[in-house]
Amino acid sequence: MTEYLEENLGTLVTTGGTVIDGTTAVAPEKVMRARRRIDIDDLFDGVRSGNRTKLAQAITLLESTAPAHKVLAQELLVKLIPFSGNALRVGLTGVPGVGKSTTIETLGMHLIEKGHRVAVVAIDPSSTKSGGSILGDKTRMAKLSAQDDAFIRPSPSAGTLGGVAKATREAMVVLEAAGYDVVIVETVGVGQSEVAVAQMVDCFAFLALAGAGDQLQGIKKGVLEMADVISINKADGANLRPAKRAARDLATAMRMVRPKDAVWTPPVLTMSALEGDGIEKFWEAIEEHRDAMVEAGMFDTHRASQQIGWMWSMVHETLLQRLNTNEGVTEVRALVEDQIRHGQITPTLGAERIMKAFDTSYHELG
Ligand SMILES: Nc1nc2c(ncn2[C@@H]2O[C@H](COP(=O)(O)OP(=O)(O)O)[C@@H](O)[C@H]2O)c(=O)[nH]1
Ligand SMILES: [Mg+2]
Repeated sequence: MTEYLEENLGTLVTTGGTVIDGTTAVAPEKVMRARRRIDIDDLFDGVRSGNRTKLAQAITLLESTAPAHKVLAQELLVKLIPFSGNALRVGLTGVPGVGKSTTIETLGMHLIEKGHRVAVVAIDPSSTKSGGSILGDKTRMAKLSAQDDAFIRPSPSAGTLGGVAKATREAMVVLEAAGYDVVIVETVGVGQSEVAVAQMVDCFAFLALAGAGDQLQGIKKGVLEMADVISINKADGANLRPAKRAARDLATAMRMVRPKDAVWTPPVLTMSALEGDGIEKFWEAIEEHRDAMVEAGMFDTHRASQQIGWMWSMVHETLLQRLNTNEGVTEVRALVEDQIRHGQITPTLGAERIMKAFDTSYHELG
C-alpha cells in the first residue's frame, strides 16, 4: 500500500512505514481503517455520475482534517483531476448586504435556462465564529437550490483561511468532475479571503452599492486592483440614477488603477439582482473577459500560475505548522523571547536562534 501511495500521490513521503502528508504522520493502519469505511471508487463513480449525495460526501471528505481522511481525499482528487478544469470559475465579492446571494439566485437561474449547470461554493472567514453566514441564507437562493442543475455548498465552518481555501479549491475539482460548467465562489469583503478567492478563479467580480449622496460604499483600492468585472447593484427604483452616476464615477476612478491584464479593461456595470435587470450583461462581461484571456493566450497560463501559487501557499502553511510544533523551537522560544524582552539580544539574532533550533531539531528527526 505504501508503494501505491507513493506512486499516486506525489505529496506523500513514506518513512519507515509511516505516511507523512506534509503536516502529520499517519499510521498506515489508520488509513486502512478509514478506507474500510470510505470507498474511494464508490465516491468517484458517484461524483462522475452526478449523484448529489456522493458529491456532498466527497466534499465533506476533502474538508476533513483527520490525517487518514486527508490521505484518502488526495487519492480521490488524483482520480478526479483528469475530469476537471472544464468550468468557468467566477469569484463574487462585496460587503454583506450588497446582494451577492440575490445575484447568485438570479444569475444562476439565468444560466440554467441557458443550459448551464451551476455550482456555488463559499469562503467565509466569519463562519468560524458565527456558525456560518454566507449561503446560510438559502432562502435567498430558494429557487436555485431547488434546481437539479444547481449545487450549493456552504462554506466549511471550521479551519484556518488557508485550510478553507484549500478545501474550496479541491471542492472545485470535484464539482467540475461532476459536470458543473460554471462554478461561483462567493466571499465577503473581509480580510484575506478576497485575495484567496481571486487566486482560484478565472474571473473575479466585485459588487458595490451607490451610497447616500454620491459616495460609493464599501470600496477598497486593493479589491479594485483584483477585479475583472465590477457591478453597482440595486440599480432599481429611486436608486437607479445614483447607481448610474456611481458607475460613471467608478469607471473614471478605475483609470487610476493599475490594469491587472493589459488585454482587459474591467467594465463598471449597473444591475438589479432583485429584478434581474442587467444580470445578462453582467454574465456577458464575464464571458467577454474569458474570451479576451483565451484570445491572448493567457487563460491557461493564468490557471497554471494559480496552481503553482497554490502549491507554494501550502508549502508556506506546512512550514509554519512544523515551526509551531517543532520540539527544538518549543525548547528555546521562551528563553529567546525573554532575552529580547530584556534587550539582551536583537530580534534579528533571536530569529536566527529560532531558525537554528528549528533546523537542528528537524535534521535530528530525519
Ligand atoms: N432593491 C434591491 N434590493 C436588493 C437587490 N439585491 C439584493 N437586494 C436586497 O438586499 C438584501 C441583501 O441581499 P443579499 O443577497 O442577502 O446580500 P449578500 O449579503 O451580499 O449576500 C436583501 O434584502 C435583498 O433582497 C437589488 O438588486 N435591488
Ligand atoms: Mg449572502
